[in-house]
Amino acid sequence: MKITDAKVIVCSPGRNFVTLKIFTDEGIYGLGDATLNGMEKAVVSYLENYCVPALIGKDPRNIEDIWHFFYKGAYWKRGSVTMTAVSAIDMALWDIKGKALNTPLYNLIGGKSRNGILVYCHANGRDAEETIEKAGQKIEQGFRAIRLQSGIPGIEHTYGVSKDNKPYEPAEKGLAQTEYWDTARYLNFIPSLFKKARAEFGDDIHLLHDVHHRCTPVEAARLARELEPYHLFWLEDPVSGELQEGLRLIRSHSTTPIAIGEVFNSVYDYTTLITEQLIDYIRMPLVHGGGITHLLKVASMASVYHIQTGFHGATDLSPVNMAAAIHFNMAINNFGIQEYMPHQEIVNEVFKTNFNFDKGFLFIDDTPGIGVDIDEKKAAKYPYQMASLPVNRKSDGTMFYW
Ligand code: KDG
Ligand code: MG
Repeated sequence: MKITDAKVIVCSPGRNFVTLKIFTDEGIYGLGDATLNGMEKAVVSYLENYCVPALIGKDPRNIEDIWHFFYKGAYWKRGSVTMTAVSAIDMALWDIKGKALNTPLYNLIGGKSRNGILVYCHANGRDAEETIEKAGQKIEQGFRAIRLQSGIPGIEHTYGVSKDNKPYEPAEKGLAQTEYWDTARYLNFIPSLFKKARAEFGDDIHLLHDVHHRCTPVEAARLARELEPYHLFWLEDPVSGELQEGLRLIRSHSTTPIAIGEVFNSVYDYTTLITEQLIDYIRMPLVHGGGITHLLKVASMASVYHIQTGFHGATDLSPVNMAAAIHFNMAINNFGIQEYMPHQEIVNEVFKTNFNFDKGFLFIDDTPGIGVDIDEKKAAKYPYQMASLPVNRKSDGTMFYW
């Protein structure tokens, strides 16, 4: 079997998606998600100018070798842009293999380890009361795990809270907007939100929270400790994870479980965190972390240290990534939870999907490969629209992490 061509499809049904389609001489094609929110065209350029020409003529069945061609073979390696491209190639190759062997992806990587995939959804509101009301609605819809993000008195924009009561989408058209932040107000407020939520929902609902990289290690340690009585499923990205050693401080002060790494792109972002057991959940998704081939290795290494997966699953990851993640989560032993932010209806005009939600879990059918298809004519109706994630400053104007 030979790769004859590949193309990059960019579309914007409500938000931007980049999809790689690899063609073979046997008439089988594979799809991979290459979406990197706010940096879409950088990945498109790397794929079109450097990766696609190098793919043509290769045997798509040799996934491990092709992965290393684009990773070890590249002198300038790692980084979100190039690893997103590698991920898309890898996903498309696994899709081709599944179609060629007429079997769903989960069968190629170990078979089924469970019946369904536990997911968590988002609830957010302008204040604690509205957030709790929204979470109550999610429980009625069947969700059993909910991430709570709330507006905070004295902070104009809080991460995770929509400005217009619509589902939260952080990227806005055009260049980056500036938001302002105050860690002291945030730290004083969050424990009271979870106290109210536990009083309202009892102990059987899983509650999660995303700090979104905004604490120093010692601030995060205080927050994790003060949240202990409310038994969070996890506290996410408590610090900006590039300082792996910073997680030691949090761990030494608290037993609140920690999830980290939605912006990571390699096992080398995790080695200290895994081997010193400083975290509990791997957030790095297939689409940015080197695809199925690399995440299988990361998940295996994590499993040795009793660390589970909890992949990023925001709406800026396409349905191709979501389906691939469900297969992956079905197969591995150390699956923990999957983030699930349903896409807007309009996205389903372009992507035909093979998964469904029922009573807190996602289920995937046994269509060969990943099982998602793209309607290119419909995709062409929604051209790319430049959009950017916000930037964040402290209330005195100092540049900060968003
Ligand atoms: O593009 C950025 C989003 O994917 C990110 O802000 C979402 O933090 C996020 C999450 O946990 O879903
Ligand atoms: Mg997050």
